[in-house]
Amino acid sequence: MRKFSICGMCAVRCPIEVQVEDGQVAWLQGNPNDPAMGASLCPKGAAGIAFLNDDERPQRPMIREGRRGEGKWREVGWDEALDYVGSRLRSVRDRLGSRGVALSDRGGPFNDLTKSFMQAIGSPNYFDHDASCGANAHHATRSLFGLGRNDLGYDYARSDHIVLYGRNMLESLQVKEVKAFLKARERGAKITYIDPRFTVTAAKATRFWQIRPNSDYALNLAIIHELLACDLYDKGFADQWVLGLDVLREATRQTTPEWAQTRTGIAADEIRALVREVAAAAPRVLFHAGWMTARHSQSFHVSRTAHVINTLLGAVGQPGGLLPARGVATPTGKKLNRLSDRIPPVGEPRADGAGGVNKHWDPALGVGHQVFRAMDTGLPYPIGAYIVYRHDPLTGFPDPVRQKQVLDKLDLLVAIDVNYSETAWYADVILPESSYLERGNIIGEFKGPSPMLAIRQPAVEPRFDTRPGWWIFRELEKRVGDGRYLDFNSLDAIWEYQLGGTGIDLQRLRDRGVFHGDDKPAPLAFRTPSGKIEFQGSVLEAMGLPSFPPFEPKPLEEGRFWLLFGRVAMQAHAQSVNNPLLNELLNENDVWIHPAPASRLGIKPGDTVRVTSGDRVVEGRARVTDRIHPDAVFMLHGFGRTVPKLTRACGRGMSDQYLQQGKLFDFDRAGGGFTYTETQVRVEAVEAGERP
Ligand SMILES: Nc1nc2c(c(=O)[nH]1)N[C@H]1C(S)=C(S)[C@@H](COP(=O)(O)OP(=O)(O)OC[C@H]3O[C@@H](n4cnc5c(=O)[nH]c(N)nc54)[C@H](O)[C@@H]3O)O[C@H]1N2
Ligand SMILES: Nc1nc2c(c(=O)[nH]1)N[C@H]1C(S)=C(S)[C@@H](COP(=O)(O)OP(=O)(O)OC[C@H]3O[C@@H](n4cnc5c(=O)[nH]c(N)nc54)[C@H](O)[C@@H]3O)O[C@H]1N2
Ligand code: SF4
Ligand SMILES: [Mo]
Repeated sequence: MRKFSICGMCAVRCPIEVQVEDGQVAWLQGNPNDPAMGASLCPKGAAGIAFLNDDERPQRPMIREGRRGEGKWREVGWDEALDYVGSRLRSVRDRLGSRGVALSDRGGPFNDLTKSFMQAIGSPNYFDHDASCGANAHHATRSLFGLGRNDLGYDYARSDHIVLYGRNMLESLQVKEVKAFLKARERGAKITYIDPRFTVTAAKATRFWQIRPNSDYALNLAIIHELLACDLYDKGFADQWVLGLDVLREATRQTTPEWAQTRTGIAADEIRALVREVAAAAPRVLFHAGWMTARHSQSFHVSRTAHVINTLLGAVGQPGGLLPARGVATPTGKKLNRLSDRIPPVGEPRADGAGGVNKHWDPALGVGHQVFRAMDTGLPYPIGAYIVYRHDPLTGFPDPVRQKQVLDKLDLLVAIDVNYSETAWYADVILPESSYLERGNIIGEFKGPSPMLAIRQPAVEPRFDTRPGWWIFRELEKRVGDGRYLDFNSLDAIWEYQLGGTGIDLQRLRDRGVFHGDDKPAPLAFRTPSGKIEFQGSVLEAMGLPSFPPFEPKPLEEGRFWLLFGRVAMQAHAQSVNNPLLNELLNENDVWIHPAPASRLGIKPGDTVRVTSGDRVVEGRARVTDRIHPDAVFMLHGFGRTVPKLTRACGRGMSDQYLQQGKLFDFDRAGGGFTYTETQVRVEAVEAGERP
């Protein structure tokens, strides 16, 4: 039997086909009903059966018995677990009001459910993980266009030149994007890849620049200088759409390619050559504004100037450039009904000030560290309970040691997860969700230049005493809210409600897994206060934030390295390192270090090295390679797990977030993203015999 569903092995959520035989999942592949997907899957997606069959995941609700993180649990039934959470949430609400409850999740196409739950219990404090991921790119896009980062799609397939700043497309991947990107490459599109590290994407590029870490903003200011100084920009487009070209001109008057060369390490001539190439290819050009852009305190401006360059090249709204995204056009024109449409809005201000005192931040996503700030300081008001759903801050946010000090102030920490995440292990209650192959979700809308609806439907029965998220939140709302708003008696009833009046037939959606509306391009429209592309950002400037601040070089202390990190095709963050198949492929990370500093430090390939940041120390194997910039060391993210139940992953490899000491409350003021890559570390060889 074939079932169409949505992969859950990472947050990309690709449409899949599940083949079921005798009640068991026999095969997984991409859903061919989605032409951009075809039957392809990535290695993590293919390891879904191993995840389903793994016993090392929470099997029934658990209530903490010992101290937080001690690992002493009592397994309980669902009624007891939900009653317990319900009564603790009510007591927090009685003491602090509804706003004293916060929830974070991974965001994305299913967050109507979590947002609705928070709305139903009267708290404004829903936030997603974005401060740790795309917040800077998102807010930069908003500041220029008034649109979110996903409201503009990259038209790789028709582009003639794609410029990527550490957007490691082929390893930090999404299946459909990889396919579109490879098509562009086969067609002969040029690819400029800029990264302090040589990656798989670098290997496929036509140009690779090993840039000095944290200096891309200087590079962009020089590219802009050159475009303006040599009149290589699209004047007609700028006249029609841009507000504040003079502000940009002023800010980049001195930022010549020679100026940038000393800051970035990239030769002035090479910068000029790139500028000429992209100007010739315009408007079929893409400067990628990044995805995981929570890196340093000016990352927002790297993303922002990437889009400024797209604008100067007239690539906004053009084939081969950036295309406006839209929602699915349904047969009747009526949008998908949201669960939150049934619930009165919450009037309270958010604890992170997003959309309020911090009006440059998007309240739809929130800025997670500011909710941690509220938990820690009680300002602007206290938070007493925190629910994490499909989110693991102890691996995803920096500095887990500091985080635990904050979490210790909570009355209640609840984790709803399919794995033993680090945060679940530290929680008071674990509510285990059924895996993505054992449950359905609400229908998701995937906006884009070619939008679609997709449905996740259960393929097999749950192996353990786990429940789907929609059921868990319904049951919690019954205990904390008045139980009215999420009171659907089945997932089918939710699906029927969502599709009501759209003219889309549920059975047909279930039979195909996806629904694509027509492919009419959306008109170009900007939602800034002026309706223009605001080089002079009115919201930014109202917040006292400059539209184009001077580049601030980051000083690297003598004998230190920038600690960089990234992903690999066969792992998703920290969540799949214990997967039986993926763990077999890779179960440890190593420390990439350039041969010059390695020889200075007496480090040979394969040696054990000690990496230190403040009082944090980890040890691992050295990989001596000129694929990493001499000022930096690199390690894959996601390793160094500490949960003893994860027998394959626990204690293996190093945790980069552990080394990011002091970074929990250090962030890009404009974009809200963390400053992960401003972490500096020392590296030394561990003498033979010195290891315990
Ligand atoms: N130091 C450092 N920090 C980083 C990064 C880095 O590279 N280095 N990367 C950053 C980036 S880009 C991101 S996006 C974040 C990612 O970090 P998070 O935002 O925490 O996201 P994930 O690791 O994808 O997953 C979080 C949790 O969701 C659980 N989960 C998976 N599927 C399901 C499900 O179906 N139901 C439920 N209930 N739970 C599920 C997983 O088991 C995991 O515990 O980390 C960021 N933080
Ligand atoms: N296989 C796999 N795919 C994934 C994920 C996963 O966990 N596994 N996660 C998904 C998620 S949530 C995200 S956000 C995306 C992230 O996608 P990307 O943003 O592409 O992700 P990263 O791997 O974090 O970073 C890529 C590169 O940035 C480089 N870098 C570090 N500092 C700098 C700098 O100062 N300048 C430049 N130019 N480059 C720098 C690093 O060396 C690294 O090679 O990947 C998504 N796809
Ligand atoms: S990118 Fe891979 S793991 Fe992520 S949803 Fe798609 S197939 Fe699954
Ligand atoms: Mo991310």
